[in-house]
Amino acid sequence: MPETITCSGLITLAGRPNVGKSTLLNRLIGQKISVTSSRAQTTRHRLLGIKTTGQAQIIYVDTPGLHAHNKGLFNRHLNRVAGSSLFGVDCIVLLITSKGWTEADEYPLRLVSKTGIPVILAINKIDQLKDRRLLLPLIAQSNRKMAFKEIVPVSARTGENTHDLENIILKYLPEQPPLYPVDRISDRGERFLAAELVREQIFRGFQQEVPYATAVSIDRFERIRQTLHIQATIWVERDGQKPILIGKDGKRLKTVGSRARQAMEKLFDNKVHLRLWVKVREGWSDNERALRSLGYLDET
Ligand SMILES: Nc1nc2c(ncn2[C@@H]2O[C@H](COP(=O)(O)OP(=O)(O)O)[C@@H](O)[C@H]2O)c(=O)[nH]1
Ligand SMILES: [Mg+2]
Repeated sequence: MPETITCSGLITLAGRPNVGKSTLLNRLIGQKISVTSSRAQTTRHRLLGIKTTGQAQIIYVDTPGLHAHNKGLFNRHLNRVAGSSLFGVDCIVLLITSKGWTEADEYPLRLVSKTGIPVILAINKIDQLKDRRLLLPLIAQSNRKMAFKEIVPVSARTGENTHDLENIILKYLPEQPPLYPVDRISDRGERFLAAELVREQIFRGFQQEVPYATAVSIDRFERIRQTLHIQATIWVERDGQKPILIGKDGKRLKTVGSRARQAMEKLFDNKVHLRLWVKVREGWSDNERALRSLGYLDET
């Protein structure tokens, strides 16, 4: 008999770009649902990751990183999405890294401290710390920054201490029935997740402006017998970006496709047949209508 769920609530993962919010989300959920890369602003959407465990359902909100100096329509949109995820939640987990507080951490700190919502500080990437004793002064310094409910050193990459973090988070969930069905792991559908896995490979595989100039749409998502047939279009801003993405003899696009396919097979637990197209859509990132039609502007 499944246990009855008595607690459920929303927990936002906040912090500057690149601190490891999406990696931590995936770790806490135990599934790769949010895309990650070493580049800032890989995460473009608000995404819920849902973890139902024992008597509780924790709904994590992953957000684009909070940036003090966001320019351009698209970047302002990212800040709006991230900022709006700080209200109405039951608890906020603010991330910094074990390297210590940086200038870029101050803006998210200021935002979360103004909400009046309980804030837990997670010091991430402790696997990169050569001397664990360095954590003590960092914790002391953090305590002077704000009245954090708790401070937890973690490694999203290795999973160290993330279970402890989950146990602390459980204390902040209000008593209420689950907000989502117990078998859901995300608020997003399979099509969205598939598009994100393609985008992730573009962020990981290409330099400079190309990842920021791309969007992915799913044209076909169909299960036929044992195989998922997925067809996706990668939209780029300019003609010149198309050959870069495709590469010599289509090699680079093939690599993107095969890595994305492997990730999809893991996530959907299914054999996947993936076809990718590259098309040009000029100036999409500064065109509000294009953003809206690709689903970027209806999230706040
Ligand atoms: N060594 C190490 N790297 C991490 C850890 N967590 C995240 N990263 C890396 O940091 C980069 C940014 O992670 P991501 O989750 O995309 O950050 P986000 O922008 O805050 O969502 C990626 O290259 C991750 O692999 C960690 O605990 N340890
Ligand atoms: Mg992210």
